[in-house]
Amino acid sequence: MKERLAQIKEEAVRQIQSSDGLAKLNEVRVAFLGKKGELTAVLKGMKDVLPEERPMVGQLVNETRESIERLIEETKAKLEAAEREIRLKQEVIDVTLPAKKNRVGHRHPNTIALEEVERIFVGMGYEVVEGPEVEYDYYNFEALNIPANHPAKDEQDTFYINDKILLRTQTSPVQVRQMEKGKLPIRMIAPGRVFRSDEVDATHSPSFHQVEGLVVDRQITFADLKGTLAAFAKELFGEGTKVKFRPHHFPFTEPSAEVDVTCFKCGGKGCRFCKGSGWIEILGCGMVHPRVLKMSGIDPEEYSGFAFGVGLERIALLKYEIDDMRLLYENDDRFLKQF
Ligand code: 2NL
Repeated sequence: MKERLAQIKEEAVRQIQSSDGLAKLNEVRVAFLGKKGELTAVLKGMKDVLPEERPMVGQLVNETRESIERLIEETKAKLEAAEREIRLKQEVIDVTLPAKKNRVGHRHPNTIALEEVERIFVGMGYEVVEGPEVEYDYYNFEALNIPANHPAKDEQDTFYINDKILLRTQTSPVQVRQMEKGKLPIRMIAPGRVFRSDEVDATHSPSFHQVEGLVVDRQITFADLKGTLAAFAKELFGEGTKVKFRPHHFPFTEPSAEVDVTCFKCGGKGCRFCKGSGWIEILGCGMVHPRVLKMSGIDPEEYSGFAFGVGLERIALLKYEIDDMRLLYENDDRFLKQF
């Protein structure tokens, strides 16, 4: 019996010392001290020991159990310390690593162009007014002297919600609504999204942005229109910029004109940018048609006005020398972060 206990102890010590982790150590503990373990088996064999030897054997079993337990506890402490050490090393934080940079966004080229246009007109005393993108056919066409079956309706084909309601093709309806209010004089710009049933290409999109302007007061003449747009062009493209008014036709203005500015790349000599002409078209304008004033409740005998409309994308493309409008809508970060 004594020898058996010595063997058990020797084997236990060997297995405890070769345990490479807490899990393994626990297996060893169960194998020797557990209910079905080696020492329990010895205790069960006590009935075969002579009664007078039992106390001695019992004590020996207890001593063996205690020394195995002690060794297990010591080894457990050592293994726990070692595992903790490894974990601390793995979880170490290198405070000298460079931090991840937060990428800061910025304004879209369209927004930059819009804010520039707004700044110029607000500086001349204009009010910025917005209105609905879904409009009545009346405000978008009828009130602007474009009745049903007018050919201009073809040019400005849009998306219809029903017979009477559509997506606005220009921001003029915002100005018509302002004229209807009857508070004069009016000095306003109307920026916003507009829609046309156009195919997407380098210069067209079914949805783009416009800034329209309107002035209505007593004694407003074409000279006011010319002076205002010349000042606008100089602010936007530089002091040396000249403007040229080419006769044109819009149903809502009479007379009407398209405005070109001297090419800000070559100063008017002619280059690739202005296709050799020295001029770049930027907007359409004219004196508000008397019929348009009248329909909105303004007496054309007493009041006159001028109006203009400029495409925001066109300004952004020109100012930043972007050659394809689609780039403005694709949201490609590599493109957008250049501005
Ligand atoms: C263009 C240029 C233009 C207007 C817009 C306007 C607005 C009212 C009355 C009269 Cl309420 N006119 N806007 C005038 C001339 C040109 O836009 O190329 N449009 C198709």
